This record gives sequence, C-alpha cells and structure tokens, in this order.
Amino acid sequence: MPDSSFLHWPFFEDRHRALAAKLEAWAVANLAHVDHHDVDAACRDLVARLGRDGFLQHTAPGDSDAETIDVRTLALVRETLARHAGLADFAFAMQGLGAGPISLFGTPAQRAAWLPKTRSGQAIAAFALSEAASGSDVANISTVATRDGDGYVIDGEKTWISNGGIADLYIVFARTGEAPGARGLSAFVVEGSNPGLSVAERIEVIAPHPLARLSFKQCRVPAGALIGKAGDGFKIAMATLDVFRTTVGAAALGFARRALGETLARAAGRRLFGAPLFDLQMVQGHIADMAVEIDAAALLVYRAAWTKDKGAARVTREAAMAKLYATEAAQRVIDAAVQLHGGDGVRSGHPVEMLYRDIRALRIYEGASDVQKIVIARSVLASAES
Ligand code: COS
Repeated sequence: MPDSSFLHWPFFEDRHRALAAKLEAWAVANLAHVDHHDVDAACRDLVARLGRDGFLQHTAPGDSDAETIDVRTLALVRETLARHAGLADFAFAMQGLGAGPISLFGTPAQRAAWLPKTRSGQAIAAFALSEAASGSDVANISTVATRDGDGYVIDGEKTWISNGGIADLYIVFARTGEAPGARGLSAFVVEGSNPGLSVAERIEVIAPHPLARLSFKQCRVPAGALIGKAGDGFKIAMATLDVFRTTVGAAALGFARRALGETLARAAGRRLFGAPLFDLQMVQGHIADMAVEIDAAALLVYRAAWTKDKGAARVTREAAMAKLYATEAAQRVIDAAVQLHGGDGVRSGHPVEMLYRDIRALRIYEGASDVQKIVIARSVLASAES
C-alpha cells in the first residue's frame, strides 16, 4: 500500500480508516487480474462482487431522509479502487451516480424499489443526461417527456451513457416544458427493459467500458417514475453532480498514486549511467513534483468531501475545484510516469500505459475542466459581490 499518512488528516474518522484497510485487502485479493476483453461481463462481475462483499452499500444510503451519502467514504473507495483497477472504480462509481438522484431526491417508493438492488449489485444503474448537442450545456436538452394520461412518454436520444446497454435502470433527464431552459427539465427512472428504450450505438473509447448512445421512442413511464417535482430536473442533475464530481477527483487521485508507486519502483530498480535511476536529480525533481501534486489534489478532494459531509447545502465550488485540479494534476503525474518508464511506458498493457488511457476521460466527463472553470469563476464572483 502506498503512503497512507493522509488518512490521519483531520478530515477522516476511525470508520474511514477501517474501511480503507478493509477495501485495500479486498482489492489486493480481487483486482489483480481484471479481464478487459469483455467489458460488459467484467463490469457485471465487478458490480456483483462489490455488492456481495458490501462495498456498494456506500453508494446509496438514503432509505430514510435522515441518511445521507458520506462523500469521504465514496472518495476513499474510488481512490482505492482506481489505484488497483480503473474498471473496478468505474463499476462502483456508476452505481453511485446512477442511483444518486433516487438516493438524494427519490420518493420512499422509488428508494424502496431500487436502492436495495443497486446496493446489493442486483441492479446496474446509469445516469442519462448528455446529448449530442448538450453535454456541457445541460439547459439545452432536447429529449422530451410529454404528459400522457397518468404517465409520461419520452422521445429523444442520449449519448455517452456509461453502462448504456447493461443497466437495469437509467435516470433520464428530459424536457417537460414548465419553463424555457434549465427550469423546464425533469428526471425520470426508466427501466432497462422498457420497450421504448434501445441501444442505438455502442461507443468504443481509449479506456474501454460499457458506453452507448441510447434511443427513446414512445418510451412510456408511469407518473411514479418522476423524481422530485416536474421542472426540478436541472437542479437534481447539478446537485447529484456536486456530490459525484468530488469523487471523480478522488478516482484521478487513485490513478496518480498508482503512477507514483510504479515510478518509485522503476526509479529504485532500474540502473542508468551506473547508478539507480533515482540518483539522477532530474528524476528526483519529477518525483517531488508528482508527490506535491498528489497531496494538493488530495487536500482539495477531501476538503470538498468533508464540507459536504458536515452539512453544507451546496459544495458546487469546492467540488468543481477538486475535480478540476485532481484530474488535471493526475494527467501531469501520469505523463511524467510514462516518461520515466521510457519505452515500457507506452507498451500496451503496462500499468502506466493503462493509466495514461484511463485518466484522459476524467478531464471531460461529469463536467469538462473548462466547465469547472466557469463554475468556479461564477462562484468566486458571486462571493465577491455578496
Ligand atoms: N445545485 C443546485 N442548483 C444549481 C446548481 C447546483 N450545483 N447549479 C445551478 N443550479 C441552479 C441555479 O441556481 C439556477 O437556479 P434558478 O433558476 O432558480 O436561479 C438554475 O440551476 C440554472 O443555473 P445556471 O443559470 O447556472 O445554468 P447554466 O445553464 O448557466 O449552467 C453549467 C451552466 C455550465 C454550470 C451547467 O450546465 C453544467 O454544470 N454543465 C456541465 C454538465 C455536465 O457535467 N455534463 C456532463 C454530463 S454527466 S457525464
């Protein structure tokens, strides 16, 4: 296990340290050989095992209003899983993001119907927000949900949907028209078996995972599928992202820690110019930069998580800072790791080559770095004006 002294920072409690130790042992035993050839099967298997062994419990508390998501726990689990296997982190994270709107805003009936299944790994969850013309500009969503009798009919397309094709439930954001723009969206639970929902395209990416474009044609859902109130969809999406963006930063942190660990082993084991690589001061300079960026990222991630857990109503700025900095820093750390590994750094299947592919999407999904800067700047301005 790499340096775990950060677990003694004041953000954490004994229960966090105990979970980190338990999950580390589980990851060593379970994640040494994740098969990437069939990512659908691998993700189903990972969700089932994470559920069976109790780790998905943390993705969606909330059977009662008194229970809330513990963001520090989510972040610790994500960074630990990411350090061992990117696909395991993906499987865990999507259960959380997909169940998030139900956990945070669902009715008692929605919570009772779905959360026991997502927590046990019996149901796979997905978050269907992005569209071809509205990835960053969420208020511009064009998928529509039309009131029809005692339910709604959804028509449109969603794209870049993680777990698309293998999910049992999708949280779908659609325009219900209470007002133009952001105030006219609503969120719905759509079952994977709904005949109006189909996979239009499977999408291959540089770090493969289940990903699809989805088509909704006359997709009928009951009134009970509406999460929160009609018109609340944008706020439900943003508030869910406020929680999970911090954990994207945590995943990036896990990737960066793994990259540093691989680099330290390389620097100690490889000899160059008659001495260990580590003896070169230029190498030490890289390692120092990597370590500083990792600690700075960890401080921002766990500051955001702790702030939310202590009851802040909104952590929009803290979460945006955590995601922005941790993902961008991890990209730099991993790039340095590849460089210090020489040719091995770009050899297919080498851990740092896999990290190099794994990290890239985190700077784009759940709000691209550019969007995080907009969010941060607006928040800074608002504070300055108040
Ligand atoms: N929590 C709760 N409410 C929020 C919120 C948040 N984090 N962010 C905004 N809102 C509210 C605002 O307060 C505003 O409410 P009122 O209408 O009552 O004033 C409303 O939602 C609209 O907000 P805003 O005017 O900021 O909307 P914009 O269209 O300008 O939002 C950004 C722009 C870029 C911030 C937003 O679209 C965004 O975060 N985009 C990235 C989306 C993303 O992560 N995509 C990836 C998909 S998931 S893989």
